[in-house]
Amino acid sequence: ASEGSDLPEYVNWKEPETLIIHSDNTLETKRSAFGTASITPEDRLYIRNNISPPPSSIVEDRDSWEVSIEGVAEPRTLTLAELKTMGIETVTMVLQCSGNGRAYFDHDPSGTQWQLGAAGNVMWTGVPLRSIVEALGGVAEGAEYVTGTGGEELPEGIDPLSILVERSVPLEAMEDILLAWDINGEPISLAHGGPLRMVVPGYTGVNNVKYIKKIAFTEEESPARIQQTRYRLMPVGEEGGPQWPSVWKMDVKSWITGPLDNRGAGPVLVTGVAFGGTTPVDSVEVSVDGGETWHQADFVGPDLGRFAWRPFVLAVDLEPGNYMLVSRATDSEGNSQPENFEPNQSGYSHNGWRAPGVEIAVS
Ligand code: MSS
Repeated sequence: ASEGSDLPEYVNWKEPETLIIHSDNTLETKRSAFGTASITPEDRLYIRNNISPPPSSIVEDRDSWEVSIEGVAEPRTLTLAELKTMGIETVTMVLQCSGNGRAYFDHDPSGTQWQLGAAGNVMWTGVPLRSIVEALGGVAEGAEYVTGTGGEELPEGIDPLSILVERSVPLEAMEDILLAWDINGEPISLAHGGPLRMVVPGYTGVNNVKYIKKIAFTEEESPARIQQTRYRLMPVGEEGGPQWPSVWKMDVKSWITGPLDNRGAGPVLVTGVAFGGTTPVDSVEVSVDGGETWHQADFVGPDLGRFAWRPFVLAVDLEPGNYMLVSRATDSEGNSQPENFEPNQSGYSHNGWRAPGVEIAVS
């Protein structure tokens, strides 16, 4: 760990005062670190690794990293240097763990007790997967999924499928997928998936496979446990399995980022962030009385596209008293955040507006 902080070695370059350390493999961004920033800096971005990352040697000679493309007319292994000649695009998107908000469920789902900081808004640059597919003669007939495999070294002596990070998303996601080498304009750190990451805009964190070493167009979903039984929305008390819906597309969501502390009476800007998942966020309302009355907030900063979040503000004048600040976003298809999100066994995909409310006292 870096001097004076408890950050694990591989992320000791992060800003410790902006992070909640749940474990070496799970770090959450503090609510107070979001403010009204359009982009989350990499040194504040949350971390989630299902298994230990590969050795840092893989980001020493980035251009020689190889990814194999299968399930296309002309399968091939391509180096990062080659990918860089095949096309380039940038997408700004919310990266959010499937379990963000788990702490707000009442049935105590096991797993990291994320509040709302297992998320950030980041800008990725890389080659569109569709450009690669075009160069390799198109997707093989019958393919229904894009299946991405992570490049971790698997420990010996255990069933590889029980631990392999390999995720499948529906073929329709291909339109927006990038194989990214830059985050916020810099080469991606090892912690966030460098030298190469598959990013699937609008889909939850787990689908964005780090250190991507294979992309296959497949007829079936990956047989890995992370696909078949985990990251599924099953009712409370049920075991995971392929019969339950996979955690894929994100839903509309928002949260308050300030004020967070008690204060004296007077004018204050209530701030937050809002996003729509795969559809753009359209509007956001704020309530200071726990949802009794709502006021339309204004977006601030640039519109960075349909997968990005938008910071918002509402000016209010607070008299002495107790307040409960909440926000409720609506996407461009008219979907709004529910007051309470229906529980699911593993505590995924929480987007209820009430539970993340902020209580403050004004004197
Ligand atoms: N990838 C890989 N390769 N490995 C691992 O472990 N994880 C997941 C993703 N990807 C992994 C991957 C998850 S689960 C998440 S969230 C994400 O990632 C995170 O990211 P960052 O960068 O933030 O760390 Mo939950 O749904």
